[in-house]
Amino acid sequence: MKHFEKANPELSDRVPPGQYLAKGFPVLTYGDTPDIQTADWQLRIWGLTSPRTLTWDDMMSLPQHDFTADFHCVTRWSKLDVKWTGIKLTDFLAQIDLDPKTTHVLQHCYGGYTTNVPLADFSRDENFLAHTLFGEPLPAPHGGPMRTVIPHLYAWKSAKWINGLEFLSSDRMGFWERNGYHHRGDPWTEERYSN
Ligand SMILES: Nc1nc2c(c(=O)[nH]1)N[C@H]1C(S)=C(S)[C@@H](COP(=O)(O)O)O[C@H]1N2
Ligand SMILES: [Mo]
Repeated sequence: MKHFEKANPELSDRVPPGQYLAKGFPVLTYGDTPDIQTADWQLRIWGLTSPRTLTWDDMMSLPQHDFTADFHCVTRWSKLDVKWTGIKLTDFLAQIDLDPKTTHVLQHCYGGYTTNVPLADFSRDENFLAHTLFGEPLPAPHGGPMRTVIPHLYAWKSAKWINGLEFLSSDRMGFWERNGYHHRGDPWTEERYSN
């Protein structure tokens, strides 16, 4: 019989199945890292909402919060207790008019990356548009100046260099979803790949 003990049972409760704790905070990007200044940054919203373009100042005028979240990449690394600052997605959604027929959100990014999320997952209380990481302006490799953070799903759903939200009445796959990854991506049930 093997005596195999998890180093810290409390911590292991926070690490989803098949995940390992990363040293540092790895960067995982498909393609080039866009170079976007806050003065040029814009967030366009369209689909089942009145089309609007929001600027950096628009976002800074919304309530700002610090939050701590765990981060789980489908390539099997997790990082616990990442400290972010940003705007709650619920606060953001509360000040746009959304057609009640909306069921899904397709996030668009500078550089062309996209990822889809059901509205029920997108509008959770713990989700953020983040612009600060561990007290510093969010570095470009981690998605600065602005990214989403959706902690309860695999991190490919947390869109770096976000520049658009498209509100939809049915699901439409994003970049990794079209390439075989799961439509939803719950790390606790290992929704890694679609089949
Ligand atoms: N625009 C964009 N967003 C992205 C990605 C990407 O390649 N482009 N990679 C995703 C993946 S797979 C992960 S694990 C996280 C990685 O975030 P990090 O580089 O800050 O660790 O960003 C996600 N968001
Ligand atoms: Mo990832």
